[in-house]
Amino acid sequence: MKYYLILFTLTCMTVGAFAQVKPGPAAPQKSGSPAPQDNRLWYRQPAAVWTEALPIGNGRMGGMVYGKVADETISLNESTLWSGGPVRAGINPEAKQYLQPLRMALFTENYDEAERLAKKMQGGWSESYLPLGDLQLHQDIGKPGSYSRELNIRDGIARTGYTVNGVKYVREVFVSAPDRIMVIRWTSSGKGAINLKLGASSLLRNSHAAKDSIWTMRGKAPAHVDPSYVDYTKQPIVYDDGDSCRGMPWAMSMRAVSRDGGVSVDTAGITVSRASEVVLYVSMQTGFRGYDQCPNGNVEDAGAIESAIRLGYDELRSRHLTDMHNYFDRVTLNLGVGSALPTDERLAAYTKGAADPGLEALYFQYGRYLLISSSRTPGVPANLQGIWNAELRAPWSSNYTTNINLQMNYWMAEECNLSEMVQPLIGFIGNLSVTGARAAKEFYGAKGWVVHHNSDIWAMATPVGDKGRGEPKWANWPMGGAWLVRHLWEHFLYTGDRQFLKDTALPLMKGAAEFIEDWLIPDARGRLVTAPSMSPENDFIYKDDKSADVSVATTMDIGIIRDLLGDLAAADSVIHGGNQGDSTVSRIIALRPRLMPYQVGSQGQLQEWYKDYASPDPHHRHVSHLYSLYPAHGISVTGTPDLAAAVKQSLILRGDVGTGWSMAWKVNLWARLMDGNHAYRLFRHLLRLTRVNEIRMGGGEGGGAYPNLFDAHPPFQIDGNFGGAAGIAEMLLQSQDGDLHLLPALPDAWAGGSVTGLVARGGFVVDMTWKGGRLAWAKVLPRLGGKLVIHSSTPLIMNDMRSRKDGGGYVLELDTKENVTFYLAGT
Ligand code: FUC
Repeated sequence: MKYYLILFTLTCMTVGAFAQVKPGPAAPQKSGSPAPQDNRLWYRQPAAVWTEALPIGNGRMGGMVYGKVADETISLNESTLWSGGPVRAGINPEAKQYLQPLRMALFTENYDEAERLAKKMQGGWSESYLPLGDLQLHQDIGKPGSYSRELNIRDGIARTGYTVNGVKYVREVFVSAPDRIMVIRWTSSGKGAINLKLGASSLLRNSHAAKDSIWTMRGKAPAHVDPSYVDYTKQPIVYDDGDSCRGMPWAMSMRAVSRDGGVSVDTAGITVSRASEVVLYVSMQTGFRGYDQCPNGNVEDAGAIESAIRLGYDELRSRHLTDMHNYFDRVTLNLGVGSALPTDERLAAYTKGAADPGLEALYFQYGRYLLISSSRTPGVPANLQGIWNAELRAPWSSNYTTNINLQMNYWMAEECNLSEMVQPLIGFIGNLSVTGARAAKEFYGAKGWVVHHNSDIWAMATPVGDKGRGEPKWANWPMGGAWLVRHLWEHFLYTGDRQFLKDTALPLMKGAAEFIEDWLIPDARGRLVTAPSMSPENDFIYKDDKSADVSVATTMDIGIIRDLLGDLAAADSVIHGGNQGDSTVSRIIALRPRLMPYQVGSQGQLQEWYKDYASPDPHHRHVSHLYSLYPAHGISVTGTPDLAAAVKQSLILRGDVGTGWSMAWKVNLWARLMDGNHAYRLFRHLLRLTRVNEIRMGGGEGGGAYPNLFDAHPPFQIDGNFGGAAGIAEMLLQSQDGDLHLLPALPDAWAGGSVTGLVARGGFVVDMTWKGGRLAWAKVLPRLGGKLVIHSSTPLIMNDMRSRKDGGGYVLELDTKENVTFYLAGT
């Protein structure tokens, strides 16, 4: 046995070494050459439109790099640049008087009246995430003879290379988190060959100034920007509404340094002449000082530029690489050899049906890259577009939508070993608990805290709709807080951080549950229900051709509440040594058995509404009623097989069409149903090349990926990128019931491969290699230790232990020790 183990360990090491191919800064490969297992998006031509440009970011500052030759554009973003100011009280003081009449209307099934009353309970619109501007980098240069551009997502560096008249030029761009600076460097093989005119513009009102070699563009953001779907106001963009705390100041500053060229600065911009190498340092800052503070902070960050210049390009770059690699390298994924074509061409081939496991792995890692690059600002999570937005009135204000989109942004974070990137969300949930307590009181006379379907950097928690102009199916939906807190519990499950659970998670979960306690009412049969209740954005037919959207106890509401109360009970018991310690918590969790049960409808589906209603849109993009299978875990194939079968039937009835995020959700749902092939089919839909960037709500037109691999709702929404990456992880590893499920939903297309660094609940870090669809070996590092049950469809051996047969698979039970790695072999 000992001999076997040594041999086995050596084999693992060898396989592991192959699995961790770490690409160097290789030049783009020619088509036909061996396929690279690397982390690069690359192209043979500059971006013509924004969805072809390449995103870079340090979690706060972002850039979209077009890679043009003579007239380069880099779109700039700063995660805190939003319209508006801290939320106001007294948004709709009359709202709560309509709650009882609304409930009466619902219980008597007077849905027209219910709709009318629900509209009286709405608030204003959220604020908008704004684009800072465009860097315009003009180079005096002829037509290039050769050209390529790339984004290395491991390094977080965008590179454009071109040759003109035999002189080679390379431009590198990155945004450093440790040194909070964007850096652009031009180099040329010809001495003194670089001549530049550097400036910037903005869609926001702005002015330019030059001082001490630094060129600055500054402005003040609007006091309010209406969402793009508001078409009835004369002035959708209001710069000044008389409130000095609405409309934040912002600035970007830049300075060019060249060791041999001439650099001069005036208000028009920076001129560089006859340089062989130039480095441009760009800083951006806004007056944002916190969700509840007047945004009048200092906006000039000359210190960042000065210290960056002192460090110099090489040092900045190496500090940036260390920072990026620290996060990125925690996970590797190898699904097989990929195409060597440029990214847009391989995406086009993939869309036509070509196999390209390398592209699939790249898409997965791209999701991780995008989160590292967009989620590092305290209290400011990644928004609908991460941090990348070029429009003043972006689709849906590029805000936070909490009936799926914000949560989906964080589905993969913990499992994909990026727990730190959840911190902005955790901070944001804390902010929402403050504004949400005011909203609960004002709108419903309820305790605890509530979040409706939209929010913004100011942690807006009230319903949207502009008092009657929104449809209640989205505007009035009040379950955002109760859903969001599951991320806090999950953070604890992955990290085991009890202090966090005690100080942060439990109080926030309890506050969300206190609202729920007040929100629940008994129906005629004494079951606890919610009213008003919406199944986000879907309608139901209640009579002949009559449909409505507000009802009683939708399945999603009940699923969210069931999940919350279960997690709350578990959290309280962790803190109180296995007992329920908090009397409020005990009182609230006692409501759980009285909740309306799940129902299976006439078609065998998990019923979406209180009654077995049909939807006028049977393929609706939201699959809210399936919440309990994913992202929650109340329904499972092994725990509640009948309900899981009903979920499956619902998914079949809904079909595979949808928007980008809708497909990503379904990838995860099929993975939880342990149907890897169906999950994979949907994943392929998510990765279909599209160039449509105007709003389409689903049907046959939804979903896809742009040439830069951004997810298409359409338009661009980043949730599908994150949800798609989560889906891949979910096919490879699951742990929602506390056990470790190795390769639970491996599709046939990924018969062989390896992954390292995925994290399971309980803090187990898992590396796996599989061959012929069967687990070959796994290495598990228990960060926390403890008992562990491992499931696999392949029989497992560990030292002298063998797994036992269990249903269709195999199970091994172990006592693990903190930080003591163990290996498993599949047989
Ligand atoms: C929800 C979805 C839409 C879109 C928007 C941002 O309202 O129903 O499809 O994703 O959020």
